[in-house]
Amino acid sequence: MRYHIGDLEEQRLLDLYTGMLKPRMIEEKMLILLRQGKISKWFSGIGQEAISVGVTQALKESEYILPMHRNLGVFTSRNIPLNRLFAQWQGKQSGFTQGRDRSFHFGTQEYKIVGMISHLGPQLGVADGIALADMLRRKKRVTAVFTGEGATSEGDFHEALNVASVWNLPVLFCIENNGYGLSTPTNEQYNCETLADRAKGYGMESRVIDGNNILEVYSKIDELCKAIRRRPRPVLVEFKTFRMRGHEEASGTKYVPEKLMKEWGKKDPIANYEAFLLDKGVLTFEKIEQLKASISEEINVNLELAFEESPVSFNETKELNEVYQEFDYQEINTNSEVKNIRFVDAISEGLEQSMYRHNELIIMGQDIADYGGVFKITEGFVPKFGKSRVRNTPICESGIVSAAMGLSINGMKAVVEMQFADFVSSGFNPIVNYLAKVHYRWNEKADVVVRMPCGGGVGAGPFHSQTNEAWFTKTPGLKVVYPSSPYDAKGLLNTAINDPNPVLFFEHKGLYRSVYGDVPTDYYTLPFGKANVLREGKSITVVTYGAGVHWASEILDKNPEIEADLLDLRTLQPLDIEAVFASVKKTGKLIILQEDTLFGGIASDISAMVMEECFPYLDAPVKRVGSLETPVPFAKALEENYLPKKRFEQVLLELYAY
Ligand SMILES: Cc1ncc(C[n+]2csc(CCOP(=O)(O)OP(=O)(O)O)c2C)c(N)n1
Repeated sequence: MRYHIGDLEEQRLLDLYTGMLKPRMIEEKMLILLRQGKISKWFSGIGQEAISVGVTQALKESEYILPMHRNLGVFTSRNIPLNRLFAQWQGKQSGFTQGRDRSFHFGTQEYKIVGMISHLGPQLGVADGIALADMLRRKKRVTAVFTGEGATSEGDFHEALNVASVWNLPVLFCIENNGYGLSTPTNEQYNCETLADRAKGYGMESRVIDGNNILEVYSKIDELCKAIRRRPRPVLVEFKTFRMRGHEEASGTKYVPEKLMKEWGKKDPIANYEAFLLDKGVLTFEKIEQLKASISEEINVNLELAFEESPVSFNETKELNEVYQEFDYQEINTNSEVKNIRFVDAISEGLEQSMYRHNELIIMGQDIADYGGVFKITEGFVPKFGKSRVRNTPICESGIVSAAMGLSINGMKAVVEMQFADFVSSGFNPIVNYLAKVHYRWNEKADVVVRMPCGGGVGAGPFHSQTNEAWFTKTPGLKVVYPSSPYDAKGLLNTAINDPNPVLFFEHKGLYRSVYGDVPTDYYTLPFGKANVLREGKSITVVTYGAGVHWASEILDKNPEIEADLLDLRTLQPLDIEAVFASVKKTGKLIILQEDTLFGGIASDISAMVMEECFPYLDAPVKRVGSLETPVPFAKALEENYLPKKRFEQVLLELYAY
């Protein structure tokens, strides 16, 4: 291995050596503990230390770094206290996730580290968002993100690179090409000569670096970082290296040819560098022994601390309370004049006033800038807020939701407009796995609102008509809002944007231009978790939300003999179940109407809860009405009968007569 010292100072040469020695020694200790059954799983980075250590030392402490499962050297180079790291691996309270997530799956704002989620790819988009926030604030910073060569096959990799290039974001994308993705060799993973070549397709610079040569890694990355800080832009770096142990310890390396192991064994980044430093007189055998003794002492002392700590204890209230970030809701009322406006205008107004209120609120979505979005919600926003805050995006929902997560991590707020709620399926993974779980896992907020133009009755067929709120009400960590009136839409959207938790905000397209209402012209907020009692009656409770509110009102108008309580839920998570209970206790009969197909929807859960809590008060079985169990059909005659409006009237009359 050839080393070029260049103008590196002796202290740096030593720091790089010690930097690599520490994760190697920790790993060697962990492998012993693993064999003794004292820790559970281990993903080894032995032989790859030069990459983690070289990159982290080239970054400034204020710059975010997003490591993977083999990047122990990132954590140690940022000087994370080892007792906390060990406690994390043992699932203990003083770890970074209080026993809620394992291994390297955590982040810490204190050390500007944002750990991976198991799904690998999403963090590449998160890096985009972090870098975007730095760029918008004109901070000359680099964000470095890691991926293995295996995960470069995920769509998230391509989306993140493309977005970074189109937006010219200062992201250093680091591919650690270690030959295998679990057992899959590179020739079964991709079919190009080097992965760095992919950069060309995205209009981006790239480099190939010998990942086992610490001086090459450090010098080239240092140079690149300085260049990116001067002139922000993304760069793709492929580090050539090798995975010297199994994917994780239990899985072994039988499928790896012995010859490759031998070849790469000779390229060990630490042994070679150590020999070089000894040769140059920068290191001596005594110095090495001293360093090893001191690291060994540090490891042992901190391991003892972690082992001494008792296992985490379960506290149900604490677990439940820490899924969401606490939100201090501020009621803002207004005495301003009211105007009779459409549903669509109310949303636009709320969004615009929130943009004035929060200087660091960024809106992202397809065609939302000059074009104003397909529903024209953001029409006229660009002259007021500029294209840096009203951002057109490429068609890549997953990448953009991840970028929104990154903006939030770096202290900004984001609203993402799904062009149609149906397309959220392409951004599903980061919503349910990243945004929803991040607070519970490592106490980080996901200050993101995803706007969801949804719903049927508009003759738009199976891919532009769904109301898919049940995909999200199922997932702890998300809030789900579903207004039915212009007044609610504006007030609840403002609250959604103030709330630091991830909010799915459903906007029924059928209501956009058909429903009018009186709406204060000034900014105001409405609380989550408070159902609206729209009419009161003693004989039956009707619970619904969204377009269902209008259908139910129309049918109750048509049947004035039915004296009904009509409850508009307004938010589904949090759900005002108490309001439902109170009404059912009064009326003794409940019918729940939802536009979504019936099975597994919110109506089923409300029905179950009412059965459990109000059984003695019920005079009839609880009734649920929803759409047919089919995709949403296109032709009018089919869609009319798919939707539940007609069936609702029939079931309502039957229940009334029961
Ligand atoms: C979406 C997803 N698919 C599959 C897996 C299982 N898995 C975890 S790591 C891994 C291999 C990753 O290979 P690579 O990206 O090259 O990283 P390396 O482990 O080699 O460092 C696989 C298949 C996963 N965690 N997430």
